[in-house]
Amino acid sequence: MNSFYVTTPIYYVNALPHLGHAYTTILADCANRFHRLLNEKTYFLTGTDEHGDKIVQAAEKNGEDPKSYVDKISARFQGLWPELGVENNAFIRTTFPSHKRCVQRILQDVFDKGDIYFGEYGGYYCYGCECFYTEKELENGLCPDHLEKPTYIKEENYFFRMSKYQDWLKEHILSHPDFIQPRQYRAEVLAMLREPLDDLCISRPKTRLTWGIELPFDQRFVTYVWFDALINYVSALGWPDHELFRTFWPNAHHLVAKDILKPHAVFWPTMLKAAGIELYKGLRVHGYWKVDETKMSKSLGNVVDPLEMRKKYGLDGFRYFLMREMQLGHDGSFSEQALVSRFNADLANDLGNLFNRSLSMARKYFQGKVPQSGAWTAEDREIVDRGLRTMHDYVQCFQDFRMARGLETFWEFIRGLNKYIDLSAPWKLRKEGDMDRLATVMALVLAGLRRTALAVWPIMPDAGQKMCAQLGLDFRPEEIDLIEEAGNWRQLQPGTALAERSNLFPRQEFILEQEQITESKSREQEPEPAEAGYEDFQKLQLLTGKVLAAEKVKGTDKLLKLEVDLGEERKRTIVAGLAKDYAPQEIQGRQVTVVANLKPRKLRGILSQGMVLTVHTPSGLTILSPEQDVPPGSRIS
Ligand code: ME8
Repeated sequence: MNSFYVTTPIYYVNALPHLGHAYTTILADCANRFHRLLNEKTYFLTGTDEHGDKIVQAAEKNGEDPKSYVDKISARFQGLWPELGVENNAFIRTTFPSHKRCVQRILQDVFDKGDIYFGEYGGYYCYGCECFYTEKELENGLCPDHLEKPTYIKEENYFFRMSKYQDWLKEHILSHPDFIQPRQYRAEVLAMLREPLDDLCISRPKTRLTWGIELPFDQRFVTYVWFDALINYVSALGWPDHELFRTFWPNAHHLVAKDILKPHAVFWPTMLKAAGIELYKGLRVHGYWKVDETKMSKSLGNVVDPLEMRKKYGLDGFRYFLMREMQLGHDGSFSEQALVSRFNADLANDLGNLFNRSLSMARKYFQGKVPQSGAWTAEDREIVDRGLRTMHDYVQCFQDFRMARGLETFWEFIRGLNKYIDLSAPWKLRKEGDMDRLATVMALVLAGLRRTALAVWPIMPDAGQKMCAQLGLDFRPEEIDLIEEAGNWRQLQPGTALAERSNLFPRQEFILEQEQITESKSREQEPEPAEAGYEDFQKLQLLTGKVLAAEKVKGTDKLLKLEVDLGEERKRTIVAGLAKDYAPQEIQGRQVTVVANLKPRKLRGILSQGMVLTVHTPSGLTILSPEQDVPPGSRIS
């Protein structure tokens, strides 16, 4: 049995958990649940980072001693996870005695090996980052992260010979393309390694900081918080000789946001190497959740509370939105309107309707039981093949932590099932008395629902469970193997009793805050004709695209058929009324802006899947395109 180990960063306890923390932890939970459905032995770790200056300052501000303060905030993190459907196997705190012992043992090993030395150092110290910067690294004399003036400190400290491992690390990253992904972060780390790597200052004198783990070889110092924190990933498994460590460490995957790329991609591997511990398998890096185009931060007051979102929109909808909306590696933009639109389109309409209509037909035509399928037609075979292919692609995406892409792919199958029902028209078959064909169609749709329930469970555990129950299935994750499902179309057992109705995802309304209600009321007093609400605008998916190919549509002098790249391997055929203003070769390779979620329609026999935006000028049409070169698929708002 393969093993899988996934970790989140251990979060600082100087602030309460917010959407950013919830995202990484839910992503880890989805990955972990997904690997359970691959029949793997899994282990999922999260926890809290409790030492260092930042924490002492937060405790002081609260008028508490560090220990009672960290106990309190750590409990808030620990208590949040079950509320968000997160099932972690362990929760590590850096104040655990077992963790302290482990850190001290590794420090001693590295010291004994000669990779930690004592020296004097002068540098610009940022209290926010808890680290030294060289003059070169500052931006206009300020810390690049906190934009505050650091303090110049000259003191004696211990240093880890990180520079010694620079070439080795570079070689490891180059020979293991999967070590750091997505690739832009791999490239960023390789770029860092092109510059000489400094040794890492790993101690803080007790005259300045006492809230930390004492160096085993010099009691006048405590350990630098990152040297302490990173070790949680192995201390939690009982390094060096616990069974958990032996089973799970070889398949360790760390999830982090881009803010802590360097400690994970540079400090940690070199520390492991120096300590003689095998490297982790993969680092997966995601972007930031932004609110109104700015990073969420307490000081800006735009922090989103995950519990409030759960209360408003339900656990499944909230988790689905987070996983569907953020493409791994890119920043995501959070808004409640976007959450509601996504919920209504994907969950209430596509998935909810599919379940509702299928169960209602089974009730009407087969007394709520799974019918016995007859032989498949070519159309049946096609949707079955699509179901198998989709599961295969979904598994690949989820294995790479690309949940958004995996869900997008799976939703194409869900929409395909809805279309299959429309085309097979069970109601007509019933009218015509073709019960054999009707049974085959229904059995096939129900089997499609079964694989849908399995695929959504990692993201929406409650809904997945409910779907299985509605299909009369006794759902046991350990009995499922999604890889096998990708090659084998399983039908439901004929005769199984189904639920009478589904009603999984009732449509959501966007819940306006008080200020917004007042604002919209005052707007109501002076109505403007045909005003579009913000929600109307939000319904449109506006993306940038790149024209890959263009040709004239035969039999008309107005239309061009375009093949447009919308990023993420999405290609669309769009028929646009541009032929009078642009020759095909003029438009090829151009950047365009596209309404990507328009209902497809047929123009001159060609299915057009979107609209290219143009500006109407006195001399004709001009394509609307971004000022600079941007990647295809960039969002426009
Ligand atoms: O850095 N968008 O802890 P931390 C997405 N203790 N993710 C976000 C986010 C945002 N706007 N804000 C925070 C630390 N995160 C160290 C880690 S690990 C050995 C030590 C998430 O509390 C994201 O996972 O500042 C990010 O990497 C992490 O919280 C930073 O958490």
